[in-house]
Amino acid sequence: RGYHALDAESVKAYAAGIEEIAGRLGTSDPGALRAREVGDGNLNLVFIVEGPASAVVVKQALPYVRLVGDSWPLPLKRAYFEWNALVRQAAVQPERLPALHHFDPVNALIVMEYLSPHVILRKELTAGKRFKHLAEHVGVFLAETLFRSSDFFMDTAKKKADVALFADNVALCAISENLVFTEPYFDAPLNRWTTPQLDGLALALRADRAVKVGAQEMLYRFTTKSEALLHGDLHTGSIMVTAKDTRIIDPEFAFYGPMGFDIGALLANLYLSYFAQEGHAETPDGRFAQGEWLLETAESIWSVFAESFARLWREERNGILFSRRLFEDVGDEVGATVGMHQFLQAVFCDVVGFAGAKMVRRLVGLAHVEDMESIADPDRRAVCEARALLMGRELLVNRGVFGDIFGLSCLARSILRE
Ligand code: SR1
Ligand code: MG
Repeated sequence: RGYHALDAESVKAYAAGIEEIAGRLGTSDPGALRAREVGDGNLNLVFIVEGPASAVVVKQALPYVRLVGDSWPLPLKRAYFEWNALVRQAAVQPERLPALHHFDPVNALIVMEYLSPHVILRKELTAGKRFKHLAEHVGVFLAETLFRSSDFFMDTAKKKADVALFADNVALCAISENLVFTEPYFDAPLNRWTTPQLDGLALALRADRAVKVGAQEMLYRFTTKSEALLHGDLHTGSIMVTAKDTRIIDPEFAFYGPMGFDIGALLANLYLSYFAQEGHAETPDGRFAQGEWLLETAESIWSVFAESFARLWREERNGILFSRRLFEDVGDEVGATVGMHQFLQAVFCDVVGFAGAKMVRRLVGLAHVEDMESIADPDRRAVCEARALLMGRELLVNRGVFGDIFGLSCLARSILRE
């Protein structure tokens, strides 16, 4: 009766055996179901199970890192943290998530809506596609989920209990602590890069005191700033899109951390896609236009986040931080607004540093991105990756000098032109 890893056959019996799921699928006969495993992430199994009435997704944690194998065990409890994060995000932004159907803690498994015709954003960006609602949807999602899980909004006792609950997501936090902030900067056994042309830049990182200190300063923020409940792994593979819709999936790395981490992760992935464009075949609109759209999208995500956050600050600041009474007693809402702008500036500085760390780790660490890996010609790939690595280093080292999001676009353009 304990944990069993499912396969494309046993998942049918599993789904048919749960009354609520069988009802959705339209049958309790496993023989009337079709199932396939479609997971292409680094950690889990993902099945699509189709019945006569509808389909569902079954996501199951494996007791090890799928990317590496059973030599790297990983706690099944991550499914519990993912479920808890999904439930909290769904209370705030249900329209941006798949509908949640069922959680099985023993089998470390979540059953949720099969999103169709949604596709993974990363693949679409690589193919040169654009999504006009993406920045608005994601910017609002970030502001809503981060603000409403912070001390600006949450009841302080509930927040402390929640911080404690997610503090147990130790193994997944350790993955980020090691793979994002630490291993890319020394001779860690799992580090890799795909072309010898990158040897010089990759090895130089290990002797680069400024970048190492920058990465450690960001690690300090990652481990100490329990500002808000983070998604924890918000890259373009954790977003599914159609022309009109956007859904955020996979928050198994969730914990209470710095707000800038989620935003920085997403921007890093847009910049990686930006630098990968020249490595791929031309599109009718041109790869240059796609690159400019990616930079504008990064700019809009930050702007929408900041505007939405400011509105929430003005209208829904009900927590212990910057309490209304503290400022209204002296008629000084302006003072509170100054505090809000200073807070957002500090978040922005974190965004820049985290974006830098997230770019570097995808180029010389263990886990890479398809945007770059799918560039067939190694010489072109090396050029694209080298440019992205330069930007990542610059963001980490000089994160304090960027006054606004447009400075990041300027940096990206200037590196592309060099
Ligand atoms: C060993 S897991 C490698 C990476 O995959 C996940 O998507 C996270 O980004 C993690 O760092
Ligand atoms: Mg994931």
